[in-house]
Amino acid sequence: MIDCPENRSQGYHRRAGLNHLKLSLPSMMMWVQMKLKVVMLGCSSDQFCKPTRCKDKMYPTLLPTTSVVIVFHNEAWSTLLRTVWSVINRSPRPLLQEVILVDDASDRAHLQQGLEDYVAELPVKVKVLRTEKRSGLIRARLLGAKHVEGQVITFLDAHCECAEGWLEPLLARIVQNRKTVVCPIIDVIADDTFEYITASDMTWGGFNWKLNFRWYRVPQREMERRGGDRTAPLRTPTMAGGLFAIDKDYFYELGSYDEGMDIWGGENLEMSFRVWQCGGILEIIPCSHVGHVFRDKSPYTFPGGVTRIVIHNAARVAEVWMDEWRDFYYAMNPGAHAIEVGDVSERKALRERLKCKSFRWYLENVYPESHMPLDYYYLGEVRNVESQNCLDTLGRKSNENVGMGYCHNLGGNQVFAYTKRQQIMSDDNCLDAARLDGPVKLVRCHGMGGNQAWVFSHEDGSIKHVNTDQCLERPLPGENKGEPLLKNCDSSRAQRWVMSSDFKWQVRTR
Ligand SMILES: [Mn+2]
Repeated sequence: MIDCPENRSQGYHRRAGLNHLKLSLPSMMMWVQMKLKVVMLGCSSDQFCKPTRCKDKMYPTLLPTTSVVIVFHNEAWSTLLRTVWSVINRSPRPLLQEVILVDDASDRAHLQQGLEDYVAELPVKVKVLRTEKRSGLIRARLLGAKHVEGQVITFLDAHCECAEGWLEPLLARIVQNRKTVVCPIIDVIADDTFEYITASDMTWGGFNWKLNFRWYRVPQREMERRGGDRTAPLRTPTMAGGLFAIDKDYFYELGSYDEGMDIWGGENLEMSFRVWQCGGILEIIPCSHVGHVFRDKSPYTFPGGVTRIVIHNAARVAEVWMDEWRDFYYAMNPGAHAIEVGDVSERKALRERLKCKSFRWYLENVYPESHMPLDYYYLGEVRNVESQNCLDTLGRKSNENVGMGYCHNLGGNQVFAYTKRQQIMSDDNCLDAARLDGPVKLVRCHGMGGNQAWVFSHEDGSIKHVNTDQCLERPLPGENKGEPLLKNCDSSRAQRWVMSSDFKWQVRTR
């Protein structure tokens, strides 16, 4: 399942009328064919396609067969069938072994016997499997995978539309190297108008300090590795998780999924780390496009509470795959300590058995652009000598001012990393100052120095902003909204700071 961008406020699941819309087979066919003309291949203009075009690419005639596994829970009829019909209409028939629908305990009437009657008439074999009780995405996918007869498993969300030519580039890549796990570009289907919007081929998957999946811009390094060819497979550090294809045998060799994870969340990072650390490759294939309806809110129910489940899953990822960064995860998420992780011994044994590489190897080789603290001088609180208060994000977001607060020593919003690239960062934001005597903002780290370059002197305790040559100063009580600001450097105690290194395991000397 894919993270929903925060700015999509119109939930289509609230459009009850549409949810229960039940199009007849001929009208559905017409609709899909009508859409077919509109959906682009990703490479429809010359400008987009240089130097090679997706349309000109040739794929081997002998490709493996695939079974498409779609898990759903109370999905709307129209979106579920849109997904199925687009798979049928836009996949070369010999490559499509079957479609496997896994119903994770839906209670909506239209998903019961009526669905089975409907799919029995379809021109491609469609199996309907049902979990007995609510099992969550991971266990439901495992049930679907068990019934796969094709050579490749392709997982899709239940509210997708495959574009023309979506499948061949994915399968072709797996033929070249069976340890490649491939994702299409995930186009955006607007949840209010169902408009189809082609997504950028310039973003890849990453994650932040709280282990949330995030899209970030593809760095120049990866563009150069691909020789500037935007149609070439893009090596991505993580995947969104909803849509991907994997060789069936490799799926099991690699440990399928962590069955100790509940409902939803974190399984995509778990698989991403596992693929890379255990000798596989994770790619986005720019010539393969699948549209996905992004919703502002998950339609799923989370028995036991969404926060508890997401933290439980993320903690399992940290425990098994992240080595020393596990401690860092707990420091950033103080609440995680209180949540039970469960038994991870089997997953640790899997990691041993597959002789997987370290998380440091992953960060250094696969994801050197990550925001995880790797090369830094200090990591922990930043305390002002005079006021004895600490820099604090106060939970603010990008483009807001950084604040200060009583040093609580609980990690979270008071953890900053002072990096070798002269950044002072909190998660994926960096301290950024744009003008003399100005405030200091939290701005998405760009890694290019500029307004985000700071020099901390551990001799005099000053934090000097490189561009303005001014120093970071604490606010006077009751002034400047309690926010630090830039002032001419004067070596006063107001401009002296202590940076700590709470994470000794990581500190590297210069
Ligand atoms: Mn989804």
